[in-house]
Amino acid sequence: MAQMYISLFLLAAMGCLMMGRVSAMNHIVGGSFGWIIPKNLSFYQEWAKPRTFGVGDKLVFLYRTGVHNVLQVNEKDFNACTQKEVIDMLYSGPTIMNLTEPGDYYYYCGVGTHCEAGQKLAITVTTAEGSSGTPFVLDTASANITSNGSTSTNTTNIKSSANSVHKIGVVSGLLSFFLSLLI
Ligand SMILES: [Cu+2]
Repeated sequence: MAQMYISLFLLAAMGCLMMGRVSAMNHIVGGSFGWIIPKNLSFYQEWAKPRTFGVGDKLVFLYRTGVHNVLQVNEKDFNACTQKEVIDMLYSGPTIMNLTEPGDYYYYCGVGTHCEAGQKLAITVTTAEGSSGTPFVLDTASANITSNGSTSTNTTNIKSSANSVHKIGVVSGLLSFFLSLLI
């Protein structure tokens, strides 16, 4: 019986781990372009538009140390490219930002006039599962959802069978208790 409990627990734990792995995502800012002075002002907003940034995801800014940097600022500083209330400054590339809380986040490059030239990114982090939003990855995402579905059904099955095992345990426990009273 104990062995059965342990193996059921391990199966459920494995299911949880697998689901956890699917949900976290690394977003390479600017894709293959990386963190650069873009060709047009809206480049990074266009890159971010189809994406979902989920809690637990990472933002990866790819750049060479000294050429660019990453400043995390508030909305005001972001819009004006000013540095009045800088939240975080990161100078050594690549910079990896862990998205741990839902909310709005603002980043720009503090080198020269790179911010004015459009090297800036505003994102909203949600509790939803992160996605890159491109058709190719959407296919993978839907495949993940299916595998998630089967994983969760498996987990439910495990849970319900664990429950029935537990019930049998309780019933037999009660029976033996009453039997011991009789004896
Ligand atoms: Cu720059």
